Amino acid sequence: MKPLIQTVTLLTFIIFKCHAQGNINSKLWYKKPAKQWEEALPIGNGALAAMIFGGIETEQIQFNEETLWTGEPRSYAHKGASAHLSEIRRLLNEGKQKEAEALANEQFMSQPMRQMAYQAFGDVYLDFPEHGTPVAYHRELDLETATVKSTYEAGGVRYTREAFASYPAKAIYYHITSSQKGKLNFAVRMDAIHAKKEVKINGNEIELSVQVDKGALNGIARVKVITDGELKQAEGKLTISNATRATLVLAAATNYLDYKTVSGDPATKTAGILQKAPAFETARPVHITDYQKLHNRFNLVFSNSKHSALPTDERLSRFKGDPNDPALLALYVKFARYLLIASSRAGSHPANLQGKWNHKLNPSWDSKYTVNINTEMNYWPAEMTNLSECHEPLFQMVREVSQTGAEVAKEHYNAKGWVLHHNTDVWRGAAPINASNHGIWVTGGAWLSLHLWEHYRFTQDKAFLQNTAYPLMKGAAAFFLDFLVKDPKTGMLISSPSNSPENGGLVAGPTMDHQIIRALFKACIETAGILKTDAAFAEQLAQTSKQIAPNHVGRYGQLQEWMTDIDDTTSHHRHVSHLWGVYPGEEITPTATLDLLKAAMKSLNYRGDDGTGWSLAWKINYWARFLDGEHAYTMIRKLFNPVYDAGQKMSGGGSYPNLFDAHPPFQIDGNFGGAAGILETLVQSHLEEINILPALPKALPDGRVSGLCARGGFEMDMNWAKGKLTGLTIHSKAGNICKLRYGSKVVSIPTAKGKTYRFGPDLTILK
Ligand code: FUC
Repeated sequence: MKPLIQTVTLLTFIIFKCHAQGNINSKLWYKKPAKQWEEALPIGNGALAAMIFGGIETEQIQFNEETLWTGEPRSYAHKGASAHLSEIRRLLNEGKQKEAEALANEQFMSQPMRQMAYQAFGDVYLDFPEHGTPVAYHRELDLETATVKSTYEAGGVRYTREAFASYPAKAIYYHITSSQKGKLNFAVRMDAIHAKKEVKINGNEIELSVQVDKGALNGIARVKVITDGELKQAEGKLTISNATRATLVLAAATNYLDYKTVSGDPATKTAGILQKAPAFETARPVHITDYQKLHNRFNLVFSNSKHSALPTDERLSRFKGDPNDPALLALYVKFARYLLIASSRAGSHPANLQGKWNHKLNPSWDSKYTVNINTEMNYWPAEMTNLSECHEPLFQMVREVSQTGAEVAKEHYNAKGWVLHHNTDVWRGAAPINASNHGIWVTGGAWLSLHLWEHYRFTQDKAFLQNTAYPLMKGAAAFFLDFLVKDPKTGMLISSPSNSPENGGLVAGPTMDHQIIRALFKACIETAGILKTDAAFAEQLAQTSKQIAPNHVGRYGQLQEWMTDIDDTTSHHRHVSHLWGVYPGEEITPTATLDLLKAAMKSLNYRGDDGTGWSLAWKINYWARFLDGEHAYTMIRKLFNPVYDAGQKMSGGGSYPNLFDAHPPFQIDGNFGGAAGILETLVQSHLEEINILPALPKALPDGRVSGLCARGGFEMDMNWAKGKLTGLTIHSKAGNICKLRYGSKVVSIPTAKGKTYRFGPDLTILK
């Protein structure tokens, strides 16, 4: 070997061995503890979530339990609101927007006007007073095992701390070891930022109880300490001395049972969890097996660069000047899958605006469920990245809001079916909140219902379509049959009153609503056909759909956001709702409706490339659907690069050091939407065909993906090199015809259920 090559090889070895410690493409890692919350590393099992700081003298485990919210069970419907509906519509028709908004604010809004807030639960602190300034500090989140680890040496002793949130054990584990016998000395305490709180110590257990300030919910969290050292109680804490190992097991619960019931017993529940909790040595492999059942189904590899071996925060800062770190994008996608598994498991609530990670009592937008984009975006990667089960909590929420939303449909619109406006909370509020100019937006339930349809399209699970999806979709559609109203100017059916999310105030007939309603009707019609049911209802939907106001191209060549051509081409508003029909909708396409697609591109160019986190993420998906990989990559770069104001405070979208997406502050939707957007450049399957590498950015010339799902019940493995497909395998889960497109080449093959097919780079089928 030549000396230079030898040195480089040795250096690479040292870098990878000493710093990365394992597979660098599946780790977020750092050389220092987290100073701020947005540097800490998240763990979660769906219901419980925690941020691990990795502090040396003081470790902080800030934790949440998903049902701790302010408020109490109640109906938010405004009784008798429907008496004012026709007057609001009349005012809008006469161009009296302010009067319509004022009347609606008075007579038409949720009672109370605001929904409730998700709450931080508490903190576990570990004090290691002797550990001072250690050497060889390393902190990581390993996406292959869903564990957070920190290691360092102090006083010649190596300390290792490992944390994970176990779904099977319903508990968080935190395990500490010292490399030398009996060298582990530390104290454990609990605290919370709630005004009403109490800490008790009993044997080897600390109990924290909290009561939310405004509302019916209280919670109990317990930490049990198991150690080979000496355990003592001392003023509000447990001290552990002369130990070699110690395990903390954390359980938390509240008295919330469901959106109508708060008679749960968190004391008994948490005691039961801790009593059953297996020892760390047993719990760890069970946790990893459980996690890997979901994690291992999918992998994504983009090429490494010289930055790939750096700590994640350094990699992120370098990406700004030199965005040549394709592997960082793959890590981002895998991190999004990790976050979904950690915040949305069967039986849990869906991921809210912060997933489940919140350290405040007054988080931004209450960390609720905003459904005019944010909640849906959380689930964009679910089906595609083979995490169908993690979609289930969203379906359960749809079931519940269909119940509360039926009352709102009746009281506010005198309509059948159900409706959800732009937000919901743990109490499943469905009425319009905050202010009429953006709160009255009627297509939240319709959009969410389409997630059930998408689940069917990916899985081809007919029992799910029949028993779960269709009844909810049908109820959402039935609402619009009553609600849609004739526009006196055009004679078309329009959605009124509503708004184009958060832009332009209360109006008659925002474009987005019409796109969503048409998509919902189309899904219901197709479903009725598949299930051989409801022919008359399907016919009624088909007739009604034809009368809904179509998309319009306006005077600037833009896609009109409203019925009237009043778009402001200088507006850089973060919402670009009227392009819903491009993504996630599919009525505006490069093939069938090129004129509308061009108009949509114009609209997006007018809006510009900047935005908050989720807005950037949506734009990645839009550019991918426009088949413009380079513009998609421009947006991807922005998703990674934090924007700071003069005071060095984050002021625009971008990623925090722990790869959490910034609105700012942290909002999780951009993590999920960004991951979906990166994948949308690799495969698209919404137009009855699988389009291979439809918008591959030049910056991602080489890669491979496995376990990527496509509509029609297909699962794919794919490789590409120098920007060209090199191999493709398709597994057929349902035996449908598989139509593939790669550039101008199109092939269609019948498949058999359960069979796998291999294709060459030109789509010829290989034996
Ligand atoms: C919508 C957006 C905001 C924010 C909030 C949670 O209201 O317009 O930007 O994301 O949801």
